[in-house]
Amino acid sequence: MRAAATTARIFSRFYCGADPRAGAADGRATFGRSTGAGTRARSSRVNVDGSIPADNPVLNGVRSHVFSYGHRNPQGLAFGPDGRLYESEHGQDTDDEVNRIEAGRNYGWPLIAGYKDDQYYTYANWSASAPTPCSSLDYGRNIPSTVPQTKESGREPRGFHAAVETFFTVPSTHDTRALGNATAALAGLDVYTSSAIPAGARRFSSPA
Ligand SMILES: [Ca+2]
Repeated sequence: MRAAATTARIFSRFYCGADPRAGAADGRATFGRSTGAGTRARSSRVNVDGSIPADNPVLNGVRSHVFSYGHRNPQGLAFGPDGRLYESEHGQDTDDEVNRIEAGRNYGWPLIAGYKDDQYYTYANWSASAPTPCSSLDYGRNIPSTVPQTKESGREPRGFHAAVETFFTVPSTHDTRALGNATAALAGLDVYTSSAIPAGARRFSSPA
């Protein structure tokens, strides 16, 4: 597979091999894709010869390599012993996520970070700033009053699928300037099945 050279994080994780999900044929490749922190990323699924699997989801009338969307910064990718595909991703300042990836589902970003709980994160649509245009604004943590903001509870993204787990979720009173980002930035992901660690702590393993 070829990709243009860039300084952004394009392919964060790549899985190539048999797709263990029931009913799927061998020889599928699945990978998480990110075009840089803060952008709208997708997970993709292609056959090893580059063709589009016949059972990939149809989104907006098109069956393509896109398998799921609404990801922020995908990092880890692992199949569990149940044959389900799990993914980890970085939150912006809070709310790292572990998601169970299902065909055609929307994992919320940028409208929702972590759970749909209205804690800390508010979607700010900088491009819709009025009357001051976005091009005249300095992007940063201070959101100008001209930028429309929407709470998570005010949105119902089509096909939304909540995270399996979120990490480093903080209350809205969290002071990022004083305390720093809450996220530890989950990186790779493995599903842990050994009995060496007590049952309650052995579902996932992820470096950060
Ligand atoms: Ca949230």
